[in-house]
Formats: sequence, C-alpha cells, structure tokens
Amino acid sequence: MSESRKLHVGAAQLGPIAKDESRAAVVERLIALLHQGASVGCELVVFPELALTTFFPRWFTDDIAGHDHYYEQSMPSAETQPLFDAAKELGVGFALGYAELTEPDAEGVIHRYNTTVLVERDGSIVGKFRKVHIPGHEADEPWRPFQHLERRYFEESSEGFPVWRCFDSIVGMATCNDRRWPETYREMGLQGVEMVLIGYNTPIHYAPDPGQNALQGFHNHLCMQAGAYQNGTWVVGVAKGGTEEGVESLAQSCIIAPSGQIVAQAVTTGDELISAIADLDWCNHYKETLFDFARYRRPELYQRITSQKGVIKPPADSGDASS
Ligand code: CDT
Repeated sequence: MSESRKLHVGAAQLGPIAKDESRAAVVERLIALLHQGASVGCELVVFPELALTTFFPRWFTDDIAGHDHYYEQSMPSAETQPLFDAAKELGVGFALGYAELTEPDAEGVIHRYNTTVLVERDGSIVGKFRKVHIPGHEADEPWRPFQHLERRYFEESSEGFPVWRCFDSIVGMATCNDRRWPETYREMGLQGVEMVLIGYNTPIHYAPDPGQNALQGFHNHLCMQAGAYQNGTWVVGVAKGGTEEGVESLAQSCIIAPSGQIVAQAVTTGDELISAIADLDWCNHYKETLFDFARYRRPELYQRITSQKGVIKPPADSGDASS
C-alpha cells in the first residue's frame, strides 16, 4: 500500500504592524516565524494579507501615488530578499501577502494589486495571486471611525483563481474578502485543489452594519470551513490580528481539514505560529464521494452564476416562480 501524501503546513499569524515600522523590522518578524516553522518541521509557512506594512487602506488620500512607499515594485526586493534567503536555507516555502505596484503595461499604465506570492522550498517563485473580490469603498467616507478604502488603493484582478502543482500537491490562493465567496473555492475545486492559502485583515468593527461585529469570528470560520468541506480541500486561514493603529482586527488563524473541521487554531492576537500535518489524500474522501463533481454537479442549471452579477427578482405580480 502506498503511503499517504503529507504536507506539514504552518499558519504564521502576525500581530499589528505600526505605520512607522520599517520593512526590515517586519521581515525580521517574518523570518523569526519561518524559523519557528522550520523547527517544528513545516515545509510551507503562510503569512497574512499585506504582511509587510500596516493596513494602509484605512486612511483616505487624494494622492495614491504619494502612498507608493506602501507597495512593492519587485518581489523579491532588497528588503524582502532575506526572507527568500532564509526560505532556501531552511528548505521551507512560504506565501506572503503584499501590495504590488506593477511595471507600466503596453499602454504605459501602472497597476496596483493586493497580491500574494507563493515561494517553493528552494526559494523560487511558484506563482502570484492577485485579489479578486476587493471590498470596501472608493470615496472618502469620513463618517466612519476608520475607513476601508481597498477599492481606492487596489484594482480587481481579472486573472481568477489559478492553482499550481507544487509542494507535491495542488495549491491555490485567495485573499481575505475572497474567502467569503463560494465561487472562490469552487473555481479551485474544479481544478482539483488540495490546499487553499488565505491571508486576511478583518477589522472587528463593520461600519455599514455594526450588528455583524460580534459575528466576525463566526463568519470567518463559517465561510472557510464550508469552502473546505464542499470542495474536499485543506484551507489555511492566516490573520493579521490585534489592535493596529487603533483598529482592532480579528485573529483566530486556523487550519481546516477537508472534512471542514478546524485542526489547529491560534490562541493569541499577536505573532504566533500554528501548524498541522495535512494528509493530502484525505481530500479524496470528499472529492470521490459526496463531492464527486463529475458525477453529481449540474452545471447546466447554474447558468446565472456566471451570466448574472446582481440579484434579479421575479416581477412583483408573478406569484410563485416555480408553479
Ligand atoms: N481585507 C479585507 O478584505 N477585509 C474584509 C473586510 C470587509 S469590511 C469592508 C474582509 O472580508 O474581511
């Protein structure tokens, strides 16, 4: 009988990053967590969304270009190269969220993305994922105690949800708000994904509907556990938590099995490494039974999911749409 495939994965939760904390200081924190991961046997360590800076979209500006210092113009850069070097030396890969400023495209346009880079155990780049679902707002909304201006600072990716064969597995990525959308996981599920890596910055206070504040932890786990189970995949959810520049963000980083069960969870709101030995063949228990897509899915009945964006209700006088 063949041995089951295992991937020892770490979720490297970060505590707050102050506005004036240098890249060098942050990279030192990341390297310390990578070393912790190596010391317990991790082959892959996942860092949060925008893991090199404070969560700058909380501040309005008319001058985005004046905020370019929050973005990386290359990856690796001189400041992040030590993390790549440590990965190679330790033989531990990583996923790292950061703000990306691209080279000018063919039309001379520079783009800003909320990006995650995935790096193999030899320090080589496997691929990049650019956030698809950009939450929050574009315009100044000074009535909020703090803002969520991701839609001002970042473009929506049009590259979707690729997966990669790496770490002797099939790995995909998503970023923060992407985790709340079932399409995120299903797109990767249809490519056979076995592990989805997700970094997040989730403020506890949700200004448009503060009634949701008390449910942040519940909703965080609810969507990732459902995504894992319904697609028979591991999910690694990693927070930047704690109180950063006066804003409290959710921690509760976790590693979720293809059964939907949480197998490891952070207990602090600061820098903390948790890990699990992920049995990748456990995915098949779900992919080949209840969620055998080829056997049971009915894509011909799901047309609205790709052809329609918002809700279209039946006309008011149409009665029961099914009768
Ligand atoms: N970073 C990020 O995507 N945060 C969102 C907050 C939504 S409130 C505007 C999240 O989904 O957690």
